[in-house]
Amino acid sequence: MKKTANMATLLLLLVTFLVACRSSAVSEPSDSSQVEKKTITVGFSQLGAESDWRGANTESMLSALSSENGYTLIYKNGQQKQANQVTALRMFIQQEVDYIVLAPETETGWDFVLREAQEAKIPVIIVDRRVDVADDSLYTCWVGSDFALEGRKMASWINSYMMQKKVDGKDVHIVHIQGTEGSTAQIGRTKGLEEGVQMYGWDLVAQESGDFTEVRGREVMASFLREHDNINVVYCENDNMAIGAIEAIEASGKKVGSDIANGEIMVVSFDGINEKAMNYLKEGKISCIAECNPLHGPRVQGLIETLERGEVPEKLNYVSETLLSSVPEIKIVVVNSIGYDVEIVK
Ligand code: GYE
Repeated sequence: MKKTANMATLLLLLVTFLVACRSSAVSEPSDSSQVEKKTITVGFSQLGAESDWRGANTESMLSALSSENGYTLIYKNGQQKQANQVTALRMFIQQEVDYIVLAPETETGWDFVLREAQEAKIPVIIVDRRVDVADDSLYTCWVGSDFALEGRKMASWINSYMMQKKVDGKDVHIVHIQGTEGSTAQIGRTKGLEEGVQMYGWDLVAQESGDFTEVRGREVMASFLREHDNINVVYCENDNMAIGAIEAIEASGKKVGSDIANGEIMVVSFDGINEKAMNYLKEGKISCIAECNPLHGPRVQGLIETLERGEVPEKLNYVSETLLSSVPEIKIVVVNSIGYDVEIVK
């Protein structure tokens, strides 16, 4: 009887000891996780809200640089004005943020304020469009798209299509609705088209900025249609302007589509994020879209994490993108001897 009691006491002691060991073993990580992890303060200056692309970009940034992910984000919408963005940057500097993220409206005019950030030792990450500064050390790194490549791929696609249909270069009458003048997206996409005009002998009928908005796209296209009756291709530098342009074309009694031999007006565009534009692509109202990826939030987060570890990220970080089309004949385009697949959407 006594022996049994002793055994029971021993067992109890053993269990207590084991439980104590276990709980101290498991409590260790939770103790260390209780050590205050500092949140990273980021000032993000977005240029505005002109398009669906921009909306998706803002959303991606806000959800990546969230408090759950360890960030305190100060977000400022520049309302399409560089002066507002400069003011926002100065405010971030005053608030001594850990990082500044800038999505600049246009390329030039950033030297002064970026110098102020550098003097305050605040790293600046540029996102989407680029800055054109005399000294590249004024920003830490950039992430975004190769806009000239997007434009070149599109020009190559138009050329392949015209060759297939045996349309002579001089019979390709293009109007060009440009994005915000001086923005990298406009500069690159315009370059792609203008090189195509040179290479393939296209007739560039007219060129005007539609500021990347649907309203301006409609207005610019309506005025092109009033002034010219031979337009057979519309090169729109984003989907929102393409939607506006299509409205103007249809309101004038003409048809959009790739059958230009039968009087249709072909619309090509950039982005591939807007649902209406994607439906237009499937219906053939837009013939080709050069994809432009707006989901930079996690990419910027990755760059900040790299810097936090004390590592140096790549200076320029390009995102890879594709061409989307519902025209089944063109499966590949070639730019500078490199082939790029076209994704055929149905
Ligand atoms: O294509 C357009 C937006 O800079 C890539 O800006 C961006 C462009 C995008 O307003 O829709």
